[in-house]
Amino acid sequence: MGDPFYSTTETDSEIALLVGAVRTKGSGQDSLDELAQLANTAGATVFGQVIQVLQKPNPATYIGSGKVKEIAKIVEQNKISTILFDDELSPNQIRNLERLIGCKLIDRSQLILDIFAKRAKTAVAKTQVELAQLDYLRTRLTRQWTHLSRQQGGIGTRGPGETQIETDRRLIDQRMAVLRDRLKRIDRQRTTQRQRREKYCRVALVGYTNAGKSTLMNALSQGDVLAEDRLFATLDATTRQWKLSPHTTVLLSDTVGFIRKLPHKLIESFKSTLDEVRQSDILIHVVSACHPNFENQMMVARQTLREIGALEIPTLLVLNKIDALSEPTETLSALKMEFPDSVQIAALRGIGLDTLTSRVKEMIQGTEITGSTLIPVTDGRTLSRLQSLGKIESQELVEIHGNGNTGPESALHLQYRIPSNRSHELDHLLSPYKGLKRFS
Ligand SMILES: Nc1nc2c(ncn2[C@@H]2O[C@H](COP(=O)(O)OP(=O)(O)OP(=O)(O)O)[C@@H](O)[C@H]2O)c(=O)[nH]1
Ligand SMILES: [Mg+2]
Repeated sequence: MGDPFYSTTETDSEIALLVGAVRTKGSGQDSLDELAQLANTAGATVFGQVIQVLQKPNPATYIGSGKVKEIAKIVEQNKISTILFDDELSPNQIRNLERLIGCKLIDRSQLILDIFAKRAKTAVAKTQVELAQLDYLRTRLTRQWTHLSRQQGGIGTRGPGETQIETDRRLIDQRMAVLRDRLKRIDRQRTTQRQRREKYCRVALVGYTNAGKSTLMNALSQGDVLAEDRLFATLDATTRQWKLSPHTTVLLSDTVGFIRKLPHKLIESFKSTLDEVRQSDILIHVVSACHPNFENQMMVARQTLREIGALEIPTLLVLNKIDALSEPTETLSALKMEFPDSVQIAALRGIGLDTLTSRVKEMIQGTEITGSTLIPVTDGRTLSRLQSLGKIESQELVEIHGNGNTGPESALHLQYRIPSNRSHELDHLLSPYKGLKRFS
């Protein structure tokens, strides 16, 4: 893979001022708290925040001219290097504000893109992030970058912006085409991998970032996925086997978390990763129940699921981190009343995992898996046992490689559909024929 357009820069020295605009007085603090967390994740130190109550954004500067002057003064007096703006701004608004305030300005979308760029480790995640960054940059090519943004590096300049400011749209389009091709190839590989895994029921962990998805993945599948108290610790999908009982195994996937105002371009670019969610049979929606704003986070997660076309998939609501609830007894019974179908757990301490496992087992009773296999025509017994397990959807007579020098032999290529909870029996039944190959 060629070098990405972006480089990562340490941003420990950046001092950021947060700016938010809200419609009503007293609202918006949650969003700014989260912006502060995003800033920390990106490596900046938060100096403070400024909120403006605003009915209608100013087309030129989003916030009002008085607020702009107030911010410029704070910036000057306190050596602030970056303004982090809580909403997505137009290229013009960014340019105007940077000129009037005299420092680099990053909006929330760009900050999230920047964090993704910093945390992307796998080839897929890196390709997806670079594509989203270029797409973002493409619409902002007219932007006049200030000398600050070019000299200082740091948040927002980690992107392709730094090296691509003077290049034209055509170059960006060429690079985006290369990245899209690469992702298509990855998609094809993943489809093949999924087909290989198709005799298992697929369960995906979804939810707001930092809800505890990776911690739960590790607890259920003895994995060693990175789990930490940071936003977007996970950027790519990991899949492991999860044994629900000695006879029932499903595939469990952990994937990228959601956040409010997630840049749309990022969702589009993360199609390969989010396919893991879209193509699952069951979703486990993990919620951090001890978060003061968890209901809003639940709503954001559902909206994102709708956006990626996964809202119709049967979903189990899991309220995590119950060990960290304030007033645990009262809160827990209130949660049970409000979300009667949910399961309450503490993934970190292994609390409630048995109940979670049996609920998922119940859910897969109703689901079916499809798959295909080759069996020698001489094995009528396996064919009739497969028929008794589920349904043969199609059969075709083909030739397979025989043993030793005997040449091709006749076999049946069968496509079947069976209840998910009988996958173990299927595994056992078809194990002698795993290595069979079609004769071409
Ligand atoms: N107290 C408590 N903390 C938990 C529990 N589960 C997870 N955490 C903590 O929550 C933080 C985030 O956990 P992760 O598993 O990385 O969360 P995630 O949903 O995978 O986050 P992203 O990958 O960033 O989307 C970590 O510091 C965990 O230790 C729990 O049951 N109780
Ligand atoms: Mg994670």
